[in-house]
Amino acid sequence: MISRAIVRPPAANFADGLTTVDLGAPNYALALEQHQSYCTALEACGLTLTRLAADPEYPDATFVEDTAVLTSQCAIVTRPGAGSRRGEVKAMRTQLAQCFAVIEEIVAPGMLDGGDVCQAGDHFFIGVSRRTNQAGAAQLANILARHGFMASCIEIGDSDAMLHLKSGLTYLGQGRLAAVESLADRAELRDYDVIRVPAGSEYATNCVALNGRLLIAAGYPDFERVISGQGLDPVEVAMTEFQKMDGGLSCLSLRW
Ligand code: CIR
Repeated sequence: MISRAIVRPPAANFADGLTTVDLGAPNYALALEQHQSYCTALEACGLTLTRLAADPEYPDATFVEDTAVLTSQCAIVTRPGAGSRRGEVKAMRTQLAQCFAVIEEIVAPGMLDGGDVCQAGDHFFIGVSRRTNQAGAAQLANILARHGFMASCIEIGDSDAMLHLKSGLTYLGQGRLAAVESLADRAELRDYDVIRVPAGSEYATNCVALNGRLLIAAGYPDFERVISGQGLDPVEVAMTEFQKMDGGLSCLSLRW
């Protein structure tokens, strides 16, 4: 069971954050409303939330997932790949120290965003991307090995199509992965049942399986159709304002 999550609402300067998409500026009032609905959905899945205060010093700080990787054995504070986001980890480390007995960290020259880390049971897929370099991935793999987990890297390269590994890959539990077409046939995934995400629904790939339910972005009926029959109860969350800033469902929380 996943029982807890950390979230942080967007700050008023949320629109000053990083983005690669051309969907227009987010509406702040609507973003706050969508964030609240996201929190309500997490609570409906049985989670107790720690709500951090919005932090205008870091306009991307609502995307808390990138600042840490959480396991049953330890929390690993990351070193985010974007310079403008690196300072976000300080407050997160303080927060995590209240919840985890063991805190590890990624150090220079390593860079790693939590969005590049996809946990599939005891195995972690680590995306090597624009935000996560080989050094960061190797450090994480070593830390995970010390704590009894396995890891493998998946190169996704420097692409606007997939900011992070989890933009295109989600673990659904019981050996099942949802993957975009460009990842679905990768050798690294051969031991899993891969559910291919239909063209046009790529954004929806970033969903969150939680205690038998599945948080999915609203507005992707083709994805819902493909995923139906997997025995996961879908909970739709409107994500339009976060999508404008390159954010998906998983990045709005750290869950354990
Ligand atoms: C960024 O570019 O860092 C943010 N605007 C979006 C981060 C999304 N994070 C994630 O998918 N894990």
